[in-house]
Amino acid sequence: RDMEAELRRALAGGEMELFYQPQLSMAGQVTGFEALLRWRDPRRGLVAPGEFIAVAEESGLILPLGEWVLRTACAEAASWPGGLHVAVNLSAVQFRGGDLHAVVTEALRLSGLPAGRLQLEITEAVALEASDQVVSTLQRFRALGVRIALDDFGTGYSSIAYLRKLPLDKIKIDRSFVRDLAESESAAAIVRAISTLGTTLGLTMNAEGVESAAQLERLRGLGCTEVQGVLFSPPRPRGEVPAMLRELS
Ligand code: G
Ligand code: G
Ligand code: MN
Ligand code: NA
Repeated sequence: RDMEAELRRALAGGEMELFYQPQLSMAGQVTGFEALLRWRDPRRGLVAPGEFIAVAEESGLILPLGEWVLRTACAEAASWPGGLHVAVNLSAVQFRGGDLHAVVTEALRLSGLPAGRLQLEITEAVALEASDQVVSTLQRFRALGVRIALDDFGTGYSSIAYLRKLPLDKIKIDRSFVRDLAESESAAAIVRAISTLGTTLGLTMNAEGVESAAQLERLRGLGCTEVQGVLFSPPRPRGEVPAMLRELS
């Protein structure tokens, strides 16, 4: 496949980079950043992962690409001030092929980033499996001090059963609920119910896709503990992390 060859070249040629989007406590403190992959293609310009992650997954290229993301995110975060965390998105394919535990521990070792400052965002596709192997891999990460977040919660087939089965530290409520907060009482009720449940289980409750001050106000009353979205900042290049910290403090 053409795209596959291009991606392979892009990874080898240093055209991949990470953007970072801040995550904040309800009190407005930046607690860390989510790493979001971008491909800086000389011809196409900046390409978002929605356009190439599927091809990377089908071709297996997600394994070396995912390893590059983990190493780069840990190395870049190691130079950030304080205890700021970095959250890295994982593909379900990374749990199947290769030795994900070795990849993560090597990224931590090479970077010197304390494990407690790394968060791994898993998708519903990982949760759906919730095989013994997935659960034990997640338990080994948590034993290191790495935190686990369940991304895009509330979409697709995501179920309450995962919350019992998976060792989690954080739930990210899908941005579709946040988007509908203003018009929809049911969206607000669902956010409140999920947040109550998650908080009772001791989990951080992240609301993503926060775009307006009105949405932030609603979320405040619904039990969320962490927010993220363009209201605070869009994902920006790594060199702009200090500027984001200044602007948001
Ligand atoms: O970054 P947006 O800006 O376009 O990201 C689109 C989608 O791509 C999101 O679902 C996000 O989780 C996913 N994504 C972003 N970066 C990575 C990455 O490094 N690895 C994987 N597997 N998915 C990523
Ligand atoms: O699926 P995941 O949560 O990993 O992906 C994050 C995606 O959300 C990225 O594509 C990122 O660019 C996008 N994003 C970040 N902030 C906002 C926002 O405020 N509104 C919307 N609609 N998308 C956002
Ligand atoms: Mn994510
Ligand atoms: Na998400």
